[in-house]
Amino acid sequence: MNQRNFVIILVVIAALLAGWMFYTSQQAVQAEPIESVSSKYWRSGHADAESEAFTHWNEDDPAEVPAFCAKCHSTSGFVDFVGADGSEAGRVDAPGKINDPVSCTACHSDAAHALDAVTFPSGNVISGTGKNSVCMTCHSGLSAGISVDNTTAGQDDDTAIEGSSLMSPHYYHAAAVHQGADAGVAYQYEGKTYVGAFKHANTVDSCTSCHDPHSLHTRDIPESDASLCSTCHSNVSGWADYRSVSMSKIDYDGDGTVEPVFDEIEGMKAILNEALNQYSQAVNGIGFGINTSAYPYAFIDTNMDGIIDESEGIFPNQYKTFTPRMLRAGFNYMFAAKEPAAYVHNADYVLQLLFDSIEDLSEISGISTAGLTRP
Ligand code: HEC
Ligand code: HEC
Ligand code: HEC
Ligand code: HEC
Ligand code: HEC
Ligand SMILES: [Ca+2]
Ligand SMILES: [Ca+2]
Ligand SMILES: [Ca+2]
Repeated sequence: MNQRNFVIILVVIAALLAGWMFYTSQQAVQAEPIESVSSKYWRSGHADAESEAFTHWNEDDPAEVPAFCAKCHSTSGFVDFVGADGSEAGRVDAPGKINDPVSCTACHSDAAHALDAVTFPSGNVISGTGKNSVCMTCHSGLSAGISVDNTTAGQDDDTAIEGSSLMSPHYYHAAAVHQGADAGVAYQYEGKTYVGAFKHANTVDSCTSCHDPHSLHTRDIPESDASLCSTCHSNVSGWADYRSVSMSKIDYDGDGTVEPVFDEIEGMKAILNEALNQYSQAVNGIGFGINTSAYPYAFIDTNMDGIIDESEGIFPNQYKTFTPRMLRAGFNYMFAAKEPAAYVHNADYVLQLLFDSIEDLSEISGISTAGLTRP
């Protein structure tokens, strides 16, 4: 065999080897056994039929999920929304079933697989969303900041609206946070500019690149002990470390220490809560505070100590004299607070919103943005 033929044979062998390696690696990705998919799924929040999200309407008469809520709170409603039941696509035509959590048939139908755009409660549409569309459809929020303007149209900024209550985008609106100004779900102040989708890094730039769609946890790296995050954030070895990631190294909340961005957001939220409290005392003569674990979240701070304790966080003590300025800032507080993963989905967006909310109240609250940093 001459040298030329030897080289050709080597090249052919190398090509076959590469092809075989590619083929087996593809098999490893695609051949995730169905038992493993389902066992991951059955342990996830989506499968939790006992959860408040899927039992909230059980005592209603009739016991069904109203069409307006059914898209996200029942598989039957989602199937109706995508049109996989033969009904019109893009709208829910019938009430949903109770105890009907997010199951395989919600995300797996021809209609669900074909989804490639998401409409947010702001009216903004984002297209090219591919297999993330299902996630983004349910995690987009229920109402947008523009609805605050509709509710307060024609009212004076600093006059209380009797009987008003806190407005909020709803819960786990991860896509609304992740897409930032592109989704436009928060209360965005006039004359300010806001960041769009958080691009993060190539391998972690979409819902399904970070989340396993069945376990909902962050993805495992096949045949590796490394976590998805540790390739870039060396201090992260698992769930407990996510909130300690610090990249921007900026003291956003102006407390004198550069903390992980999770804590900087917590600091900004505390300042906004206090700004609302001071503003309320100045305008309405009563204290204000938010306690996100007690419904309906906004209460009168009777002893004005800046904390809503157990005796204050009760339904009859609900705060009902919001001014338009308070409704805007309150909306943004809830936008940040009811999405606990906002720090990883789009930290800059929520920091901008919290900063602008503090600024909008500052003239009356006396709490200025001096020392704070807007990303
Ligand atoms: C765009 C999707 C969407 C729509 C529409 C929607 N929700 Fe939700 N809702 C969610 C998500 C996501 C959660 C999960 C948050 C959690 O478990 O804390 C949730 C949670 C809830 C919870 C449980 C809160 C808790 O503290 O556990 C209640 C109650 C609720 N929604 C009521 C409603 C009602 C009433 C409607 C209709 C007026 C509605 N939702 C419409 C997405 C939606
Ligand atoms: C919340 C939506 C959702 C639910 C619920 C869901 N899936 Fe999936 N599934 C997806 C998405 C999205 C992908 C595509 C993942 C990818 O390609 O990165 C997928 C992929 C798959 C695959 C291809 C293999 C893989 O892991 O990529 C199989 C098989 C599958 N799903 C089966 C199921 C079964 C069975 C159930 C119910 C036990 C289920 N799925 C529930 C969203 C869902
Ligand atoms: C049909 C609506 C719907 C779809 C589609 C959907 N979700 Fe959810 N998701 C929910 C609801 C409702 C909850 C709250 C479940 C609960 O309280 O048990 C939730 C909870 C979650 C949680 C929190 C889990 C926990 O245990 O706290 C994550 C993470 C999540 N979803 C990610 C995703 C991803 C990623 C996708 C796309 C692959 C997706 N969701 C698609 C409605 C949906
Ligand atoms: C960079 C990776 C990454 C991307 C991209 C990402 N997530 Fe997450 N997500 C996380 C991590 C990490 C957590 C848990 C954070 C914690 O508990 O501190 C989380 C938590 C969540 C939760 C539960 C808590 C909450 O605040 O809502 C939901 C729901 C969710 N993600 C949905 C989504 C959806 C929908 C998308 C796409 C729009 C998305 N995620 C994109 C990493 C990611
Ligand atoms: C491929 C590399 C890469 C991976 C993988 C990655 N990140 Fe990041 N992460 C970055 C880079 C780069 C930034 C800075 C991005 C910017 O500010 O534009 C960042 C920023 C962040 C921030 C914001 C920090 C700050 O101070 O503003 C958080 C939080 C974060 N990542 C968490 C995570 C988590 C949790 C995971 C795993 C689920 C993860 N990242 C996976 C590269 C990565
Ligand atoms: Ca329909
Ligand atoms: Ca700080
Ligand atoms: Ca108090």
